[in-house]
Amino acid sequence: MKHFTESNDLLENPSALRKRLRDDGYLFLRDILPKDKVLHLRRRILEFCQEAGWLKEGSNLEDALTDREPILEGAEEWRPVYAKVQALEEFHRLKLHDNVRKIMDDIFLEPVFALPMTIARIAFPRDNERGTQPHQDWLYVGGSTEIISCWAPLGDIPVQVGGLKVLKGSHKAGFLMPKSAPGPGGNTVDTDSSLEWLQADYRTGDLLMFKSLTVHAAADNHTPDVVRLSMDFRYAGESHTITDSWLHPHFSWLGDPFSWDVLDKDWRDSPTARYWERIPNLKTKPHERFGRR
Ligand SMILES: O=C(O)CCC(=O)C(=O)O
Repeated sequence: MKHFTESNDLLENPSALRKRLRDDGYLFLRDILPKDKVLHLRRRILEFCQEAGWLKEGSNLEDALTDREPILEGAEEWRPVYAKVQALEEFHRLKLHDNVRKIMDDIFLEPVFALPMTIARIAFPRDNERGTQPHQDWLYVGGSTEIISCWAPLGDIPVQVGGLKVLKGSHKAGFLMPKSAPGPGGNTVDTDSSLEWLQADYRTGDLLMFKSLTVHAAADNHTPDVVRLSMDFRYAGESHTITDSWLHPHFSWLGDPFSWDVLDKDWRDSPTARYWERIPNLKTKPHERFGRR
């Protein structure tokens, strides 16, 4: 597997950064998110996993070791744990960090905002065939095709634990027809075998950004027992249209507890809560979608 090109050297050269995104369909950056905050969030999520009995008894929390059968996103047992993650103010705040906003300003050349729906992934080992299959985010996100997706490891994710891989240049093929498949999202696309899959030895603080039409997938977790934690979120320029489903929390289609009224009740006064309601003239439209994120 080939590695991403790191683009930190272009951070002070926005036009070169935009060109690389346009050419390759992704940007990979080290040291963008504050490591202490990422690690604190990781610990909180692992505590929820431990309380649910998902981690190996007697193991070190930080090692994220499991001996459980894989628990799938959306499963009954997964829901209360995920609701606790979604109720964390710090989880929703991380994506709003100035370092991310600055890069997005440089990409969009106008004021930007993070789409409210923010996703955490708790990926079990020994479950590769039910991991996220190759897809384009536009299928799920809709709205402007210029929306940028971001994926961040919550902790170090060495190559053998997987992480997100990207098919370099795949955004140039336009929208690809999805086919149903196992794993989060429930869809996949046929991929161009002449293009290269790229991946990283992810470190805490890294940020991967990619275009809405860039094909990406979860890379296999080759360990027998390490749970992989990550988060993903999206940004748009304020003149871009987003679909109204992205104003709601992830899994809001299940109803409570996945509603803002339940999730942000303890931090309603924080600037993190409902920040999108303070954006003048936010453009939204309904989502005629093929599948759910
Ligand atoms: O982490 C994953 O398994 C999937 C993430 C993803 O597809 C995304 O960030 O768009």
